[in-house]
Amino acid sequence: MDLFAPRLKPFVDLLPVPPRHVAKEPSRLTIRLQTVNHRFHRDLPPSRVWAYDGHVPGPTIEVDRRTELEVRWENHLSGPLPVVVTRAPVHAAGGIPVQCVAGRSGGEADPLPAALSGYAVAHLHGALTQATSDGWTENLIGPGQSTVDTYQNDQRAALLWYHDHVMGITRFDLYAGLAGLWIVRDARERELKLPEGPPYELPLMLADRNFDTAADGSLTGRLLHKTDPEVMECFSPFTTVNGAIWPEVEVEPTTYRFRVLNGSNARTYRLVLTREGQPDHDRIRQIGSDGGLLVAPVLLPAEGLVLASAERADILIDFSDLSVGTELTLWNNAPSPFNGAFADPSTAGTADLEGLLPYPEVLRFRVIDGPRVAPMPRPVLATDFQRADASQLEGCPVRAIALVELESSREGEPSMLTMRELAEGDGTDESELTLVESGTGQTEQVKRWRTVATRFEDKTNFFPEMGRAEIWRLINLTGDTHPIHVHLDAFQIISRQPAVVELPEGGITDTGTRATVRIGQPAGDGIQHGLDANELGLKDTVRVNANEVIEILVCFRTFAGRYMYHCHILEHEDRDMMRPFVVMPAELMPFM
Ligand SMILES: [Cu+2]
Repeated sequence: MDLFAPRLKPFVDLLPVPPRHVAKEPSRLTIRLQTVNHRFHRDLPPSRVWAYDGHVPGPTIEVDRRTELEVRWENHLSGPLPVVVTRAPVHAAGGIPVQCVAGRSGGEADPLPAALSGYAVAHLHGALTQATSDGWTENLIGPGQSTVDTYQNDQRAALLWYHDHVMGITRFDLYAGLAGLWIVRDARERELKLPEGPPYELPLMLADRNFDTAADGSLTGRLLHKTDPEVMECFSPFTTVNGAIWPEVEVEPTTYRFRVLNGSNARTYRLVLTREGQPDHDRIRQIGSDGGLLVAPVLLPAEGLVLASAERADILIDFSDLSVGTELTLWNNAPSPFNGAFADPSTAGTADLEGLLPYPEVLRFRVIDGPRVAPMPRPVLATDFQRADASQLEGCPVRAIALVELESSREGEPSMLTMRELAEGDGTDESELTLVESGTGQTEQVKRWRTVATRFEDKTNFFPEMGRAEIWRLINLTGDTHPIHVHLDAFQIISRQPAVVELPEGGITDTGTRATVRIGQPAGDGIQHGLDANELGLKDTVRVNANEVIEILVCFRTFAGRYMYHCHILEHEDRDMMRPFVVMPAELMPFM
């Protein structure tokens, strides 16, 4: 029996482009959350989805900088959740990991998600938004209700995205279809004469999905969120681009601008472009990341473009030298779960079952006839941004956050992934985290940190002062990469350092985090612990790989109020890998 049957044909559907709403002046628009049918592939029956304005992804909102928009979010959803949720044994018949195949693979449908009626809250990811409109995870609207949010759009041009953010079930609401793109444009971008809108500027929203099967093994089209007892994240076998599985896009022999977003729940992509079986990256320049334009265009990393959940890339691809009929293929070359390890780009296009990658296909480009022009990107892109130098880091308050895996006390339950906020300790607490770093010369600096919060609902500890820069240190004690997203202002990644992590038996408890982390020591794990050129711009989501400590420079300049930061692997975010922070104006600090 072929466990890969039923296999859908790749590259038969044309790349869909979501409907656009171009807002030229301040205005109010209504976005309806609707339950509709959506077809993910020509040969797949329609799927029931929850979708913004009935589209997967939702309409792309395009707006000029400083053009305020009010959005009335109208919830017309009707339950139940249009996704079957199961936890199946680790391996299906034939020893193949269950997450590689369609269907329930022996898992029972979970009755709790099946009872969800459609509570929702929209968050505009990457936006500089006032706190009351930021989509606080517990401020929900039920079916039949609506809310109005205000988006100032006063920020650098960038690709943002809006998506659902409901406490505890974000993974199901996004999987059901609640996501859409939002593009802010500004004068600097227009000076650069970059393509704006179709056909030469196209969004590519990647997201992996799985589907249920009927008794005869055929795909029913019903969305399926399947995990297994060892892997709490949902890694699905079929990659969709703008809501279509493995589509094809026809391109003229010129330069295209692609706005790429990884909108998956958990899967990290390492994108490799091939022509005639060989990597063909020289024709690609990356010009922007999460927070907008880079200072200068950069080449893709040789091993491919890595995008974890919620990360974005603004890329130009030059097809001008190619003859009509040429095909180029975009593959995913990253195993799941992802930890940051190197993958050989020449293996792109091969399945990796142990890496939960049965189908590496993503997208095909096919060159058609058209005007042959090759506009090149300008050597200087952003003019409003510079990397912080050492003097700007001096004296900044430093906060420390540990990313921790806590084994469940209940048998058969997967581990919890959590974030732990730390405060400087005095060495009297048994369960402190010890950070060791080499100072100048041979001296070692040793600092002890005690745990002050482990759950989302624990008391708030982070009260950053508005306008004052801070360094947040993200210390990964787990074996996998976590894309950490901070709401509100974009940040700079200051450093990515290797670390040797020692976790004593029983060191991680409900309240304590006993571990020793030696920063700067080679971890011997084959992971390249450094910043890629495309990570030197402004970011709102940063990958923290295994055996790694990341420092980011945050500064909240515009809005006060209560916001969140969290892991953007949605299965982690929903299980407490999320914490609040409150931005305070300096003048209010004495009254706290
Ligand atoms: Cu995580």
